[in-house]
Amino acid sequence: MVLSDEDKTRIRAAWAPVSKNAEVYGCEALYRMFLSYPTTKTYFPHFDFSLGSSDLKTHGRKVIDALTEAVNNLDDIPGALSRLSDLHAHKLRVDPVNFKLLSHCLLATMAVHNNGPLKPEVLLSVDKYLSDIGKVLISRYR
Ligand code: HEG
Repeated sequence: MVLSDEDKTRIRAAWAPVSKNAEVYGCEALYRMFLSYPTTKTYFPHFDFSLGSSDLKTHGRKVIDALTEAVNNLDDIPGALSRLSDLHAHKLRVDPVNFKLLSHCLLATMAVHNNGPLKPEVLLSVDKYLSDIGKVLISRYR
């Protein structure tokens, strides 16, 4: 999906509070994903899934930091996530359907911390961005 200049401006603005509170957003988004879509837990057999566990905090921060790196490189998301694309395709072998689930939980987390739904145009741009992320992370599967 092509991100317009307007999309990029909205994504950067919406992402500022997320990147500053990476652990909080990441931990909560993962908690929501594991609770709402329990099959996602099969990829993390070694994790403590309780809210606020060190596993969720540490992994949540890693996921958000990677997304921040991509936000800082909106003109070359595939390049920014190249190593992670290899990792998810060849080593972790995460079923592609799961990326939409995490994206959805991250959008819900952003809305909660925004004290209400994101503005429609912001939601649209961030959704486009997360959809691109999913495509990049599954791009090495074949
Ligand atoms: Mg993935 C590891 C990012 C979706 C399953 N994921 C990681 C790591 C990052 C990351 C940065 C750490 C890599 C490292 O250690 O070098 N993941 C990431 C992003 C997204 C995503 C940005 C999408 C927004 N991951 C994702 C989904 C699943 C998954 C949907 C499965 C439901 N990731 C997964 C697993 C690991 C990582 C099993 C290894 C975790 C561990 O054992 O510590």
